[in-house]
Amino acid sequence: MSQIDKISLQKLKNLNNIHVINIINEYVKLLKPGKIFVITDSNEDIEFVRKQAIEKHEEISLKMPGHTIHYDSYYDQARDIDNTKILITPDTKMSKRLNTMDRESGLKEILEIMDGAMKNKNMIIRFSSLGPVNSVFSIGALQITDSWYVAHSEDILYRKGYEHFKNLKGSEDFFLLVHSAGELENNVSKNIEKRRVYIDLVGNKVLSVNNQYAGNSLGLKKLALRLAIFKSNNEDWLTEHMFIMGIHPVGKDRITYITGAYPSACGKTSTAMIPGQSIVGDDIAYLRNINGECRGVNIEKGVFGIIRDVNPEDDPVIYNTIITQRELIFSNILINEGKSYWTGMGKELPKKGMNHFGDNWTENKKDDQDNFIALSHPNARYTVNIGDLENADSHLNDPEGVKIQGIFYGGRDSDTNPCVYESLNWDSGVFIGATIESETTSATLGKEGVRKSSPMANMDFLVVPINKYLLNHKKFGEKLKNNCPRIFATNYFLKNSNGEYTNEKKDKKIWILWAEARIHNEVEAIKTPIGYIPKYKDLKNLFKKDLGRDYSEQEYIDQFSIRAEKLLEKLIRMENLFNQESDTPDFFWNIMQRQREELKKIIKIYNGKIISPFMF
Ligand code: SPV
Ligand code: MN
Repeated sequence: MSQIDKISLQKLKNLNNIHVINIINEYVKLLKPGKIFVITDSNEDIEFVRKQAIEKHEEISLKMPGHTIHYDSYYDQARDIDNTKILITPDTKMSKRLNTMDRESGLKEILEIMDGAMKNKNMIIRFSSLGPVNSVFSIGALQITDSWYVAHSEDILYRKGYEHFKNLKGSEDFFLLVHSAGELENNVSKNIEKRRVYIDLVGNKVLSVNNQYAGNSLGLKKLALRLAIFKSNNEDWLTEHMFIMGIHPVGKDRITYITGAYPSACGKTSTAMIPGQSIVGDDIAYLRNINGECRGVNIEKGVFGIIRDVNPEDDPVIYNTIITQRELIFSNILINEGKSYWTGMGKELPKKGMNHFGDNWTENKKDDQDNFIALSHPNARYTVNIGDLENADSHLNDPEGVKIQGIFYGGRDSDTNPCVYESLNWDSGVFIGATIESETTSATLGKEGVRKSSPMANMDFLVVPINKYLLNHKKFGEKLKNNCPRIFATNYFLKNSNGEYTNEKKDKKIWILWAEARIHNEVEAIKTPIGYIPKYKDLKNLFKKDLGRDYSEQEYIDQFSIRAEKLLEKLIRMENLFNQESDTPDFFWNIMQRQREELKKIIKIYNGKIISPFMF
């Protein structure tokens, strides 16, 4: 390795890990970098990364000290689902709904693309810990990249792990993430038609090339998520696409921790940021059974959040954090005279500037496909430390995690599920998670209102057959016995017969406070075929106490009527979908069968397709 200087080489040697050395040798041979930098946990090394990101023009400094901006290629602004594939051997069973490829041909293809990808560039080697350090949760992650932006973002989003690697005592128990942005033109990846993200489960690694958008390039985010899903489902714990938050009911001396899985644009981050509560994490959680308790950690320590519509009214905490001095990376928003602007920030916006399209954006600018270019990309984001948010939870870095007492599943559904309900038991909660659907919105490409299924909001990341994943969930709950978290479903998007939303943004707070009270057995509920729904009087009290408003019976009827016919339609959709799996577990079919019979029964008993909650 002639490209490595003595200091960096010594940093590698100090790890006493032959696997790390072999891996670096292998990828130096393949990628052929000009120079190699090994980054440890020292402040000096991290500062070097920050400076390089600016010097190499991957980030630009803004007027506000600590703020920088990074741009991805105009056509690389979101996760690249089509080119992200699980490499499998001929004997591997995998669900049809997952994007797979033969391992041998996949490796051949991507290694050819990666051959020489770091010519005249730097190879950056970083060590991180997924999860709090010195914890049963921690998993080491070795990132090789040629992007200073990736290395810098990972420093904000993840815990340092050079010491973790030292403590591995030579073991190869870590994830490997190899990334190259490939050839750059105007600082963005040029060959995006050769973008690839290939997940090699056998090799415990992910290879990613010709991209920069964090969901594709940052190995520690959605790439290591796949490796962790594989690992946990072959062990006895859960890797989930979930936030973790603490609920702080006023006047009660307790914090109740919950997790929540919601597909993109279904209210995940805004739930984790509900005023008066605390945030542990907003994206990825590991859950383990520790001494019979469900404990959870955020594997990250930062937020890579959507910036659109972050304004002082709707998101005061995030807004104040991202307009003040601190370390922060914006991506794909507008810059004008060194200041940051984005759509929906609640402020007058400039008519020109630099954005994800280029340095001379104006209001009426169109792209090559004749589409108007938005001021900032709908998926533009900010990267910031959770510790910088005023609602950061004090157990964010606790090696024991927090005790999880509730799990929330949310979707985007205009006409089927009530605003909140509790599952009858753990298994029917797993059923709720497995059958999450979200309707497409105008924010995504394609037709609006099309329902997309995503078991546990984790579908994009599954690398094990769905039946195996569901059985792992079932077993996880069974082993927790009485300490099993209670499972709830929310639907913030239910509409009434006039097509208006039945609940306001702020009402989320009431749904989580009701669930919290259920967890502590303080309120009763009404049993329905799908689960337990709130009683009117309890919601009326909560609305008065926590939002200071009168809650009408009509609102309750709109929000909590059991729309039996729509629920039956959903069961048919799910039946068709899960029939495509070779061996969906029996418990799933049993729950479906029971719900179907009970829904049909109530339609008969109450002589109607929509049954008011007052009827039960
Ligand atoms: C998501 O899309 O679920 C995200 C952002 O959290 S990304 O990093 O793209 O995965
Ligand atoms: Mn996510």
